[in-house]
Amino acid sequence: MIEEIFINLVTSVIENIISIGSGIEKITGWVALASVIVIGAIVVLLVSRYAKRRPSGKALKKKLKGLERIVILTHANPDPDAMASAIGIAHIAESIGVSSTIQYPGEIRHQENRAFKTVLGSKMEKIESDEDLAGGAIFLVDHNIARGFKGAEKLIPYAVIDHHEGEGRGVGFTDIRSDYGSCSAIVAEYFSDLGAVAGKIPHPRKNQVNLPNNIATGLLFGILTDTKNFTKGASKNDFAASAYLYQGIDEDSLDRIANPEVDAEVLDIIASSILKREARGPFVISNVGEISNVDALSQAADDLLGLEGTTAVVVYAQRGAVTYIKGRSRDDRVHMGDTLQAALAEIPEASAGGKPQAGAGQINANTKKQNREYCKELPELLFTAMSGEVQ
Ligand SMILES: [Mn+2]
Repeated sequence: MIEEIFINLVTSVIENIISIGSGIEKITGWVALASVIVIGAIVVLLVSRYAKRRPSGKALKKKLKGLERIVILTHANPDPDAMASAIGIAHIAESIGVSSTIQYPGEIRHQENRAFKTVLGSKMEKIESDEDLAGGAIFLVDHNIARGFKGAEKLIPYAVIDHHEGEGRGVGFTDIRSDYGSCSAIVAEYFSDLGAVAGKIPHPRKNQVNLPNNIATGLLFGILTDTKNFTKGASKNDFAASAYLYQGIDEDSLDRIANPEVDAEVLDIIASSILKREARGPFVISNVGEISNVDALSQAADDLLGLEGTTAVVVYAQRGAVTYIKGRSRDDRVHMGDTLQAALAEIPEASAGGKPQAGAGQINANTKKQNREYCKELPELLFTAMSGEVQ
């Protein structure tokens, strides 16, 4: 738009100069044209820069000031990145007198995530349906379309702050930076934009935003987990945000979050998955047996994949009449989601799916006895599916 106006202007000036007769007037005309081009180029540059600029913490603060209360919603089964982002936004809101509630659908699973919530002492409420939502403008963090609870599809968020690609937008504020490895890095930048120094609590001034130790620690841990300790998808912004946060973290809480005490059952499940493993070449499967903590199965699968010479693993266990199946692969020939789908295709009560590196399946048998029968068939089905593509 601005480029068009500029080009039209230059063209009309050139036409005028050409139509002028005398030499001096022509020179003045060309000088005027040159100035128009230079000034125009500067304007175009500034405008396009401004248009590309991302919303800053200051813009967020301005929007927040117009609100009375907000609800910060994480995705289902929130991970540290989602929780830290929510805690960060809640703190910014509270600092300027806007009350906030953090809510999440699903469960806070995995001992690391539970430790995160406990150590940082953050209050988060679980919701089952849109009726449970606390009143206020809705902020989605670490996702851009609400999912995972009844009535989610009806929800219109006020704000969306995320690092995933997607169509979801907020009616009041949208900040999607898909080149970032974590949402926590975006939130850390908001603090920095607002002049907060990590870990330094200055004399309180009205509307001043500070960044306390626990929030700096949480945000750093959010970046670390979402980038697998900077080995996956970390951008220079994640590094910059980490450097900014690091000066204000509490090393003791970081250690407690990163290395939480592990439930004895989780260790038992990991141990029996190793003991009961069955290998065919680089493929390993393991039937752990009856368990109550289904989460531990993913950890067992992760750990088994670390065994020397192993490139794909499937771990499964039963709870009542249900069999839970988790697969992991670092073998380019084994797409784990497809493998589990193929293995379970003939079982009517089963469903499965996933990505190349990780898949999951479930058999909802009608009785325990039927479940046991299916489990007997599983090893053959799984090994056949895993070696399906490998000749
Ligand atoms: Mn994330």
